[in-house]
Amino acid sequence: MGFIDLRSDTVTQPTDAMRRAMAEAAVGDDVFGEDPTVNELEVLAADQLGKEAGLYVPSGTMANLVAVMTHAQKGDEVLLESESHTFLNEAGGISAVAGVFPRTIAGTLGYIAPEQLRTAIRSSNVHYPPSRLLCLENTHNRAGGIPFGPDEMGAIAAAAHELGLIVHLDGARIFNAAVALGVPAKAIVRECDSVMFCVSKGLSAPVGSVLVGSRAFIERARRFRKMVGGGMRQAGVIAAAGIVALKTMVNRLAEDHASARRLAEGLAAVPGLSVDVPRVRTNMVLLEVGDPLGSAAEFVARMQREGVLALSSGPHTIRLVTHRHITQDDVGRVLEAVRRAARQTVAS
Ligand code: TLP
Repeated sequence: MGFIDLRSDTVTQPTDAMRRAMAEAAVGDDVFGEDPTVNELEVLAADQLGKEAGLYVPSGTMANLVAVMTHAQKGDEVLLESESHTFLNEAGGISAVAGVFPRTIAGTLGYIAPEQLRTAIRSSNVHYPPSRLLCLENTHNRAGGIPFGPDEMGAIAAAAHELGLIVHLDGARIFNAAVALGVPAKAIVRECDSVMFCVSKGLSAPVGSVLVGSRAFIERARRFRKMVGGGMRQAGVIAAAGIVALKTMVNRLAEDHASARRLAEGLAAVPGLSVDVPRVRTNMVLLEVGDPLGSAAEFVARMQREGVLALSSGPHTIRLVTHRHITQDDVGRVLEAVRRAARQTVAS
């Protein structure tokens, strides 16, 4: 039997409907704006998020980079949560490529309170870089997939706007937030000037993210996408799966959230491990490994020997992500495998 793969929801394979749509997709040269399937995905994405226009890009990383390049100029200050994916996990692209100055604010479970932003922002002064942009993340990955609702998002975005900042949202998993909170994604992102989300994660499409915002923003972003090599020509072949993802795969995310909760409850009962169960709101579980069980990396290796793949996300923290290929039976198997791994560690 193969591994049960909880490393990420990015491992989800395209559905049969996606593969059919990809095979039959009408395509054209998207750099000329002539790929009807890409155009359809961009319109659909913009509509679902309540924005004027969309831009299909190869990855979430590129979507965030293009957003920063479009909103900010070299030397501008960009504010980010200190555990955000853009700050930690995108190869420093916003500095190396966009040339902006990142400034981090440590949020609470990934949320920057409006007051923190007001305190962090500096006056206009020749000594300081001009503060231009606030990047938010929802769901917040390193906080464990925490979703933020319309009120929280509205409050921080309003504070940012009052301070003269533009607001970009890394909404890689915004539909997980929407499903978990039972509100339309467009209500959550209403106050954001731009948003990116990934069709390649829990929504199961093989490739791609969509950046959405005003028509003028997307027109300018199109040039930056070209600059960083993201003009993909007949990309309708892959965008077709994104359309199926948006039309048919959003509500299913609730199953991943239920599996994550079950997993969390089971893992919390394993001696030596702990999980903050109420914090498990979407498809991620952060498992804390107590000292007697060694480091997270060591325990990940033990889990792998028992047939379960996961990633360590800190010295004592393991991240488990549920997705479409994790069945109810798999949750039970993971719990048994982790119990075995824990028992063997204690015995050795
Ligand atoms: N995240 C991946 C890894 O890079 C850690 C994952 O498995 O979670 N924003 C957020 C919040 C993300 O979680 C990710 C991917 C991205 C952006 C980047 O998306 P891609 O991988 O398409 O560049």
